Amino acid sequence: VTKPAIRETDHKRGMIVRQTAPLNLETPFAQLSDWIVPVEEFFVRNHFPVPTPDPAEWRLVIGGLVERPLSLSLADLAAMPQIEMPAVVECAGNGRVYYEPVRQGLQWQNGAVGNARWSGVRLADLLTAAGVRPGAVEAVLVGADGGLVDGGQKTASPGPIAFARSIPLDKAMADDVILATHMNGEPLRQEHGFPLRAVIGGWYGMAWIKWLAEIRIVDRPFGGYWQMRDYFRWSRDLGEPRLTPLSVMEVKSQIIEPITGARLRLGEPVRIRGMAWSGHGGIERVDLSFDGGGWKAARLLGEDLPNAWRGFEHFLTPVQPGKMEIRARATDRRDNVQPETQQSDRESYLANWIVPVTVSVVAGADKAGAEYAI
Ligand SMILES: Nc1nc2c(c(=O)[nH]1)N[C@H]1C(S)=C(S)[C@@H](COP(=O)(O)O)O[C@H]1N2
Ligand SMILES: [Mo]
Repeated sequence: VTKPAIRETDHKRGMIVRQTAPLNLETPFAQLSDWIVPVEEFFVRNHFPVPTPDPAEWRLVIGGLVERPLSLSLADLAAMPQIEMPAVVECAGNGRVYYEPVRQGLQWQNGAVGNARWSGVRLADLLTAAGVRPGAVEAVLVGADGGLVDGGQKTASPGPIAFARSIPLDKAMADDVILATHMNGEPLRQEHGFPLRAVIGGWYGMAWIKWLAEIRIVDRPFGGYWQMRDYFRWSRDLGEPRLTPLSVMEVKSQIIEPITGARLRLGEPVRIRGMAWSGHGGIERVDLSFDGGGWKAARLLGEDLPNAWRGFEHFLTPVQPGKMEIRARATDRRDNVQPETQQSDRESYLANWIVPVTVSVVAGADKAGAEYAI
């Protein structure tokens, strides 16, 4: 029996509990009101019990192919130039529940994604200080958490292994990769990686290593468990399917409201709103379609930043009673468009196809408050 290592979850009340040990919590997406998701409502994705390190003892070790291996305390990091970046992080398994037939794994609906302000130091600054040596190709990021995978039966090392992922060196040196100590202006909460986590702008969550303890600069692509055995998809190589580690977030939009099952009133304007994001330089447009009709441009809202999500809205006055299907389709700055249907090369991940919201339009005056009968 695994003892849940985290007790202080009171601030996470109201979350959808997908798993308790390890702790996995989903944001009730339909309740989102702001561009920034409050820490209290931010989803949590863990593979192991949450580590509770002593911040006074904490060290980030940078080694491997570097001129000067480093061992940095939190005070060392705090003394460096600090930057803040709003960025969206989506778990690659978000939307898995929509796969048909059912795919194994946590059955995330729409709430394994969130947008926050992350602050800390640029990874590039640390790597420059350490001096990356020629021949380096990737940075392996290693968390302080770990355990047995596949019951310890299949992995070559017959003991616990750490949660680790790699990013290419050019991404490690990019402006949008930071090692964050703060989230929405407050110190990271334990379950979000306190005292230090990676923020990999534009990438799926599995690369955003929490409780970041070590960075290893390596001369060949990392082939670890979460790189190749999990969080991968299929792509073509020399004409044959090949395992490809997941990386950049695919273009996607999700409607916040109305929700499936909502009752809208005939002749009364209703606000349709949601969020859209893409790891490929942000969102170009979001279009909406009603009952399979033509696409109508939604209005994009708020700040336009490459690594954050973008709000959208559209006002509609239903003119026909009965069921109505609402579809949202995002297009990103590289002209990637959300697909119509699920793809077969993505294992149980990257569920970015259009999921219609089905509402009913009712005539006549309902009792007050009954228009969103859920
Ligand atoms: N050390 C460590 N880092 C981790 C994980 C983990 O289990 N251990 N989960 C990853 C996954 S799959 C996701 S989606 C994000 C989720 O970040 P959050 O829990 O802060 O929302 O953390 C990533 N970083
Ligand atoms: Mo994830």
